[in-house]
Amino acid sequence: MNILKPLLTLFLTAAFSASAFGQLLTPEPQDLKWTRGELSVSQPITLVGYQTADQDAVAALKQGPFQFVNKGGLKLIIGERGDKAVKAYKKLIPEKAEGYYLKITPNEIVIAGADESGTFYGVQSLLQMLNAGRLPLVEITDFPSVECRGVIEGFYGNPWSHEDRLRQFDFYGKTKMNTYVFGPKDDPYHRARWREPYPKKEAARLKELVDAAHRNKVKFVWAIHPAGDIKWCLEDSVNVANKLEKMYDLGIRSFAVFFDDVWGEGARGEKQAGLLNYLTDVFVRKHHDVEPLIMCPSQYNKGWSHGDYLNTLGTQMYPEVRIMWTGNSVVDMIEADDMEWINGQIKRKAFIWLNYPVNDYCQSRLLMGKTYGNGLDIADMVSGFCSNPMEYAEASKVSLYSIADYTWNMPKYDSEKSWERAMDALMPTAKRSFEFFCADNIDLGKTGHGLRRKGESAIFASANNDDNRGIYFAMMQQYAAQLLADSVNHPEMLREIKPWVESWSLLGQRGNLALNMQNSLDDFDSIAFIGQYKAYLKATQAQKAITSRDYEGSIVKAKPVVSGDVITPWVEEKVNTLIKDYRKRYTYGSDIFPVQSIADGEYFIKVNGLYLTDAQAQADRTGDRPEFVKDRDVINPQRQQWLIEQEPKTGRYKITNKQDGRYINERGTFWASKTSNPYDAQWHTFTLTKQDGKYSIQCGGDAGKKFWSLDGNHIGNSQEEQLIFEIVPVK
Ligand code: LOG
Repeated sequence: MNILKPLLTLFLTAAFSASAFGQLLTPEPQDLKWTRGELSVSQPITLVGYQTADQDAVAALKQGPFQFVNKGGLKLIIGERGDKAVKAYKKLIPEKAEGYYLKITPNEIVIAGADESGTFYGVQSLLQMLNAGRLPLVEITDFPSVECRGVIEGFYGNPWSHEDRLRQFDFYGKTKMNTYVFGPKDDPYHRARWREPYPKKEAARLKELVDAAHRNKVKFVWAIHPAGDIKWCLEDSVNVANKLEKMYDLGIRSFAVFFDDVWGEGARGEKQAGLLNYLTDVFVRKHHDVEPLIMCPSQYNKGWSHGDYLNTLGTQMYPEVRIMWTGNSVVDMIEADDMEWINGQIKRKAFIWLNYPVNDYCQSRLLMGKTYGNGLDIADMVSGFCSNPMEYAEASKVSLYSIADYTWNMPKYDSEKSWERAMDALMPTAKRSFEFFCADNIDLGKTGHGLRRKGESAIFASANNDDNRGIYFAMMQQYAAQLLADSVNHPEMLREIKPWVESWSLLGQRGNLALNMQNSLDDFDSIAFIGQYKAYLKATQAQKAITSRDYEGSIVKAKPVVSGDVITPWVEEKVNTLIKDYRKRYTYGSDIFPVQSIADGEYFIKVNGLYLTDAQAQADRTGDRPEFVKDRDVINPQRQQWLIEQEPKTGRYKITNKQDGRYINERGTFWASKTSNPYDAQWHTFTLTKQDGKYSIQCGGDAGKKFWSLDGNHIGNSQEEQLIFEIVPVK
C-alpha cells in the first residue's frame, strides 16, 4: 500500500552504496586505484614544493583542515611538471593538459599537475575525498575528455547577479569546468549598446569577476553581440575592436563575437567572416596572450541552415576561429552523426552551445531533471562544450554538475548517477525532499523548440490507486514544508526554487482535496463535497497567485508550473470529472462550479448566416481548414454538424466534426495527425462565452487567448476582436 517505502529504500541504497570517500569525487576520475586503508590528516604535515607550485592550488589547499608545520610529520608534495618538488613523479603525470597525478600513501601525499590547472584540480580531488579528517589510500591519474568545458550565460531575461557569478566560478573550480562565456542577452553592453564601454563602476565589478574566474582556473570569455545594428564598414569594425581592447584592460584574455537571432544584414556570412579575420589580425595577434576568437553564427543549428552560409564561414574564416553550434535544432542534444555533419561544413571542430537547462522560452518550468541524451563518443569531435543555463543560477547547478561530469570523463558518464550525486552535493541535508521536488520539475511541456524530458513524476505516474496517490500528495506538502523551512542548505537555491516549492505544496493540497471529494461523492455527502470543493478553489487561487521572480529584462512575468504534464493535469481532470458526476446527481451548491456555457451535444456553428463546414471530409487528412459556406449541405449534413463537449482536463470545449471525427486546433484548422501533433487538451480546447444567446470562441491554455475571427471564409485568429458566433443545436 505504501509506495513511498520501497522507493525511499531504493533512494537510500543508491546514495550509500558508493564508497563513503569516493562518492563525492567529482567529476569521476579517469583512472583510480584504491588501496585498503586510510590516512588521518590530524597529524602535522610538511608542505613540499609550495613555493613553485600554482598559487591558486596552494591557496585552495590551505583552506583544508590541515595542520601545516615547517618540518616533520606527513609529507604533502605539490607542484606541476617541471617543478623540482615533483620530479620523481614526472613519468606518472598524464601527458594531457589540465591532467594530474594524485597519490595518497601512509607516508605521503603527492599532487603533481600536468600544468597549473592540473595541480589545482588535484587539490580539488584531495579536498573532496576528505571525510571527517581522513583520506583513503588511493592513486589517481586524471585528465579531461573535452578541452573547453563549462557554461555560456547566453539566455534572455535577467542576467545573473554578481554574487551568482562568483558562486558559479567557485563551483566550476570544484567541478573542474574551465570555461565561462559571458553573453547574457539583456546585459546592455553585450548587445543593445555594444559600442559603448561599461561605466566605471560596472567595469570594476567585471574586473572582480574576471579575477575570481581566473583564481578558479576558469577562462572568462567575454562576448560581444553587435549583429543587431552593425554596419559593414571599417568604422564599426574599429568599434568592435576598441570595445574588445577595453575589455582586455579588465584582464580578459578570451573573447567571442555573436551573431545569433538576427536576420538580414547582420546575418551575412562573408561579412561576419571578414570581421572575425579583421579582429584576429588587429586585436588577437597584436596581443600575445589572447586566445583565438569564438563566434556564434546566425545559422547556429542545422534546422536553420540554408544556402552557402556555413561553407562561407568554413572556407573564409581563419581556421583558428572557433564556431558555436546548438545541434540539429535550437534546443537539441548532440550526437556523433550531427558532429560529423557540422564539422564537415565548417571545416573545424564545432564548439557546442547546448541549450539546456536554459528555460527562457518555457519560463514557467524549472528544468531539474537528469542531463541525458548527448553522445558519449563526441569528445574528440568538439572544440568545446558549454551549457546555456537557466536564469536561476543556483538551481541550474543540478544540470551543470552533470555537464561537468560529462565533459570531464565522457566515456564513463552516467546521467542517473551524476544526478544522484548532484543532489548530495547541492542539498546535503535536504537530499530527499529536494530529490522529490526535482523529480516533479523535469519536463518542459510542449514548446516551439520541441525538446521534451522524460521521467517527470515517475513515481506518481506509476501509482495505480488513490491510496498511493494520496500518500504522494501528502508527501508533496510535507517535503515542501521542509524545503520552505530549511535554513541549513544554500539560501539562494532555496530562494530561487521557492515559488515552485510553494506551488508544489498547493498542488499536493489540491490533489488531496480532489480525493476527499471523490470519497464524499461515494458517500452521497453533497455538503462535504461542496465544502471540499470550496477549499480546492481557494488552493487553486492561491497557486495561481504565485509568480516567479519578476523579470526586468526582455521577458515577462512567469507563473510557476509544477509537474505540468503529470500531476497537474491529473488533478484538474479528476476535479472536472467529479464536478460532471456531481452535477448529474445534485443541484445543491452547484452555482460555485465554473459556468457551463453550453451543454455537450451536436451543433451548427454559424456566422453572418454562413455554416462552418468540413469541406474536404477525409478522416486522416491533416492541416486543411474548415470553411464557412452559404448553403446547408443536404447531401452530407454531417459535414456541418459539430460535436461540442467539455474536456475534463481543461474545463474548456473540444470541437469535433461529425463526418470524420477530426478536431479543430488552435489555428482553426484540422490537425489530427496522431504522431506529429496528437490531440492535446491544453492546446485543442476552447472557451465558449455566451453573450446575448450567441458565443465568442477563444483559444486557451498553452495556445494563448486568441479569439476566433474570420479569415476570408476560414476561421481566423484575433487578439482583440471577439467575433460572435451562433451555435445552434442540431435537432
Ligand atoms: C539564443 C539563446 C537562447 C536560446 C533558448 C542561441 C545561439 N541563441 O533561439 O540566447 O537562450 O535560444 O531560448 C536562442 O541559442 N535563440
